Amino acid sequence: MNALIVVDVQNDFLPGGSLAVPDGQAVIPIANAAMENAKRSGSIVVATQDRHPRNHGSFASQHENADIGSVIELDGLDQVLWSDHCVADTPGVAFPEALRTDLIDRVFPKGGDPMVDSYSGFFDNGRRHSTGLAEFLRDQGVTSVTVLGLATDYCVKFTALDAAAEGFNTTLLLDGSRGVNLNPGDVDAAVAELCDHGVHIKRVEETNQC
Ligand code: VGL
Ligand code: ZN
Repeated sequence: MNALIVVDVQNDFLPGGSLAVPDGQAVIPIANAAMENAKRSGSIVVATQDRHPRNHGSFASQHENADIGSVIELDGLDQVLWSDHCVADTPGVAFPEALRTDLIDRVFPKGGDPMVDSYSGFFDNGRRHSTGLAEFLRDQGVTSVTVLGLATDYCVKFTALDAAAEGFNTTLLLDGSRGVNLNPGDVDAAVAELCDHGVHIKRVEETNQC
């Protein structure tokens, strides 16, 4: 059984949102087509949703004299500071109107603990809590997953790494994802790291490159 994991395709990560990923809107039609294909072939579709409390420790606004993009220590872990984003019960946390949310079987929220960020859809960054995604997929008999969404160098990367580490045969749909590139080359480095960890890198209509 295959599953498609749609990562963090949310208003705040789209142009006009508070943490816009360049060209992020381009993933919407690709996600929709991938979800339609998945459902047609009997696969499961799950989505992850970044969903933070207003006082989340990853927000630069919660720290004195802290610049967006700088790195601090948050409860023992290195933490990049972001603009406020995906705050629960705000329009920014929602999936965009254009996304075929009717095709999503289950949504896995993450990032609810103000003291630890959660890039992966499986575990928080300290691996203190599981979202239940791995257990859900195993219960459904899933052995392979395809990952796409936002952002390639953060939540998509860590979701794909954890999927592979959890034993799922994992493919990144590269052109179904867009990255932040906080530092130039971050997306390329993420792709190389994913390859190193056995994640297949694929483009729509293409076979595996590694
Ligand atoms: C993300 C930064 C902060 C992501 C989430 O979805 O990639 N990036 N929170
Ligand atoms: Zn976040």
